[in-house]
Amino acid sequence: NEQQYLNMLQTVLQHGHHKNDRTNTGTISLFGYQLRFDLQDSFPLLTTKKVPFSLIKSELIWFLRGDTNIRFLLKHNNHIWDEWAFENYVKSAAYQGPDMTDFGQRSLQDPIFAQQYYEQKKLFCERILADDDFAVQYGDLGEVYGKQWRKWPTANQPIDQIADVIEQIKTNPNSRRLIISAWNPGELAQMALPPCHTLFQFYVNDGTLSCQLYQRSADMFLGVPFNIASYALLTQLIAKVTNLKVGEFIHTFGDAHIYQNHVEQVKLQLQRPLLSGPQLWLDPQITSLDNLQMEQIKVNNYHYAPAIKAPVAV
Ligand code: THF
Repeated sequence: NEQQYLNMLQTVLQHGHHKNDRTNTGTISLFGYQLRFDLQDSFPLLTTKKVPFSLIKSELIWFLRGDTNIRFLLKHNNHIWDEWAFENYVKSAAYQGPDMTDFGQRSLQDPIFAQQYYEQKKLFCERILADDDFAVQYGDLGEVYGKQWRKWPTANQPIDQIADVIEQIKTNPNSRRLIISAWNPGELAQMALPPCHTLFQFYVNDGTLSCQLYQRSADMFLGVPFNIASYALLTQLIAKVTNLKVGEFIHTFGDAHIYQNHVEQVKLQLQRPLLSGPQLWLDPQITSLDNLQMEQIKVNNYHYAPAIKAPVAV
């Protein structure tokens, strides 16, 4: 549960290595770790800071639609993937605004630039929503999660890994091949960002469904709270459509890192007491993962400490 996540933050701070990274932000990093969440208790949405569940819901529904265009996210007021689409746009010939080279780094150091960046990104998002052709061209992140989960390309028919695994859980629950992979080596070059949550496996025992995720790269402060809740929700949804109870979510990490500019935020969070966890509510009408609506998923009794702001590394 949540205490394990807090212990992991502490361990990374204490025993992590100082390591530079792709984004040049600098990290404290540890390789290899595992958390276990019992989903029969409460739902693992952190209580030591507010985690916006509606963003987790719309992102997971977006993946499950097989969608890779941020337009759907923007319609739901979800901006967690903006930077990656914006980066493709500012690198293209179509972009005419002020120079946006290294916008992630520069907006941290230069408040005047940060304002310009904010305005340009806002214009970009408005245009994605308003202009169909522009959205097709610049809203797409390429062959990312949604595509690999639902339409993994082959020489013949694309593979719907989600549908196939659900079918296998129903007909062959003892299978040791209940695996979904987002890591498609042949298509990495066509992705805005290669998948961080790379591969997951389901396990059925005694009428309960468990899930284990291998995450190759983990932004411990910003991304991981989202990733935990997202996979816990996915496990609950798959259990629902296969008529199983939920067991555990096991989160296995590769490079687990705390960005240098998140260290103060982490220390603040570590001082906070745990509150009682929320409960997940799923609409009893859900029988398939294909046309999920936001209102069909809720958390009840969510108690939380205030949000803690931190810049996302691009
Ligand atoms: N890149 C990096 N550097 N970190 C990540 O966590 C990450 N992701 C996804 C893709 N690339 C990544 C995107 N997921 C937030 C949360 C999840 C993200 C990206 C950003 C974030 O900023 N969360 C804020 C709230 C944001 C809001 O309210 O709009 C937070 O305080 O939690 C990991 O899969």
